[in-house]
Amino acid sequence: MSGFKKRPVFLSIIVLLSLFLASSHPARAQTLKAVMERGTLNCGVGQGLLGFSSMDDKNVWTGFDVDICRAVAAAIFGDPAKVTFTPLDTAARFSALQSNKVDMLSRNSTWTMSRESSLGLMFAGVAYYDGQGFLLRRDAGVDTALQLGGKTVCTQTGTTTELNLADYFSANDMPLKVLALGTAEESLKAYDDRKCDVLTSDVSQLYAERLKLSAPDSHIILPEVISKEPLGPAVRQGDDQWFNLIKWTLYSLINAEELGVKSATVDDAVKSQSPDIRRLVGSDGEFGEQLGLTRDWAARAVRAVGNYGEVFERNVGTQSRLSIPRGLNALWTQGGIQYAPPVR
Ligand SMILES: N[C@@H](CCC(=O)N[C@@H](CS)C(=O)NCC(=O)O)C(=O)O
Repeated sequence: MSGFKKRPVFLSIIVLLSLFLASSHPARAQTLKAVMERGTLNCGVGQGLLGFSSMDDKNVWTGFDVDICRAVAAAIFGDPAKVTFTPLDTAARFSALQSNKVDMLSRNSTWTMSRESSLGLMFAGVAYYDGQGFLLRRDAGVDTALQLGGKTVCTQTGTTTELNLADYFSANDMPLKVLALGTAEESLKAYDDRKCDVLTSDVSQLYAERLKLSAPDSHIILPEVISKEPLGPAVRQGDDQWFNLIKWTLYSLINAEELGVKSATVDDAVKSQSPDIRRLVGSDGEFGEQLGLTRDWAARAVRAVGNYGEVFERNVGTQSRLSIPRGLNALWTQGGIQYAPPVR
């Protein structure tokens, strides 16, 4: 009789335990499976930042951040077009990832500690080393940020930009007037309408936004870079397979540049004698299979978007209207700090 009575209690403990285990790892190894079943990658991007994520005249998403999404789609499906882009503003970007609205975020978002420790996210690497700067009218006669005391500065709510701005002005004992707005478009409009004297943002964004002004040459970017803004793709915590896939797709583009493998030469690279190249493009080893993909995953990504240098130059570098120098984003072998661990 007593054994009969205990059994339901025992069973409900088992049920509760399995529910607890399931709920504490809701996203484990589920994202790749869901993406494959859906047949398209859901990628969160910016809302119209030239060179990084914007729609071209044929309504096709283009840009540096967009190409990271396309590289992942190519690695998974062999087709860079299998991406559904969700433009997200600063306020919506992280909750869209947390609530599974997107599988990954590739949207000028800075890797910071609290975004990992309190938002349940993980940054898969640094796609672009950036820093915060200031843009203002050339005829304002200001040539260093230390002359900005008392100026009204336009920024955006919910960004690292807003926080760094306050830190920088207080550290330098300068009075600050802030006009914080909800979107990049509103900030630029307020600056254009002279509601603020200065626009502050990641320097890459200042290059992009300046091109939207009627006389871009009448605006200068000051030399000071006041913060570290390592920008990169982010995923939800709890799915290590998916985290690895995003991280190694980014690293495959960087390694491809270091090894001289380009979009146009990737088919020759498959026949290369170099062990490093052979592992990268899948001629040796089972690296793709270990990610849950096929062995040519990196070759597919590079064939689709090019290596890291090609992605940079085409979208934001010398071949683009932004013309941003490689700077910190040059490879470590070329005086920069872009460095990918080896495929091994
Ligand atoms: N990197 C900073 C700022 C990123 C950000 O959201 N910047 C604003 C200011 S320009 C923005 O809306 N960017 C345009 C976009 O992504 O469409 C952060 O992660 O907080």
